[in-house]
Amino acid sequence: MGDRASNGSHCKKALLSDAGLFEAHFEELVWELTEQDLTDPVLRDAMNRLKEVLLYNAPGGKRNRGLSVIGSLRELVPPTKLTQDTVQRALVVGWCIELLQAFFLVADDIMDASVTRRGRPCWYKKDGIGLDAINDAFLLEASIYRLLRRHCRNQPYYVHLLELFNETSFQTELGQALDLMTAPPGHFDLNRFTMERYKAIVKYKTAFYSFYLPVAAAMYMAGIKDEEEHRNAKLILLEMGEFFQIQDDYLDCYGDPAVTGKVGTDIQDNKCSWLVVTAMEVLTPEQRTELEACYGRHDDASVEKVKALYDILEMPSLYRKYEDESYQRLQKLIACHAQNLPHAVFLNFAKKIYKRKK
Ligand code: GPP
Ligand code: MG
Ligand code: MG
Ligand code: MG
Repeated sequence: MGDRASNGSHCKKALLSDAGLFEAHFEELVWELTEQDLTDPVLRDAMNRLKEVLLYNAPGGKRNRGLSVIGSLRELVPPTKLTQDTVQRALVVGWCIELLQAFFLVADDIMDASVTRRGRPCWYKKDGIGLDAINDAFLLEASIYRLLRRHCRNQPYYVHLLELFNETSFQTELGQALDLMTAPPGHFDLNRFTMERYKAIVKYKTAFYSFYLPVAAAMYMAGIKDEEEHRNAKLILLEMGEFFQIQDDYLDCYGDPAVTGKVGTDIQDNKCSWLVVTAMEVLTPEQRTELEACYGRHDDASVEKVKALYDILEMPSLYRKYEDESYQRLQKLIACHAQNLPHAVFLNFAKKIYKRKK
């Protein structure tokens, strides 16, 4: 922790909730990463760039991932055993997950040709940024390991965290590879869009890093290394992660961009989305021909035709049915597999995502 950490802001922080503490911590981490780290004066411009990248891309999200590290840790460790230092470290690890997310999103928006993110232009869309954003994404990723080293190097769980972040990044990148190769531009064969393929994509591209990672990090911090415990937690969290991406796919078409902060691109991008995969299961042969003629095209008329078809197929009601079933499945998984772990770890997370609009 930098010198600034323990100065005047301390009293104010005592009154803050975890969410408030978490936000308040960000400025300090930016300062550590850009002013305290690598002070070679020849790097000044690069450090200023990193600062700009951090300030634009890390804030503004829902913070579910980052906050659930401290949230889960509070369920796993009795309050009397949770020291101030451990709380601080959980906030840092939470920010590392938000940085991982920022790294993925900067890159994903380039790959998906997206326009807005969190209600603002995507980073690569800003004047003068363009594909230099690729290097900015690398900087965000590297920042994770600078922070982990600085704050957790002497902790018994340090290597577990390093392996966890590495493994999870690899899984997400494999998922992104499947996502991209299942959406080849200009290929309009709908046969690729199977539920089996869909589940593989979302498990890897979203569920590991968004759900298993934050809880597993808290488990390691609490000293829980047992593989069986991790397997059980993963089973529940991957189910939640799959549903979270189904919501993301639904909101891509049916969400309000003023609320989600992003304009959907899945139809234009030829994506293997839950909507198209589910549509495939209920289409008539004529509707299938129409979908094949319009999906993956960039012109507004084609996109509107796909949306009209989704409406005819009553996708919103199929989605709500799926949401209810998924919630029931999750309750059962928690009852069966969370024997040694407090159910609140999972229920708190579930409460934040079911019925979400952004
Ligand atoms: C969400 O897909 C998945 C990610 C953001 C992971 C990206 C992984 C990389 C290795 C870059 P999405 O494209 O549906 O998300 P969004 O709708 O937010 O663009
Ligand atoms: Mg994507
Ligand atoms: Mg995207
Ligand atoms: Mg999406």
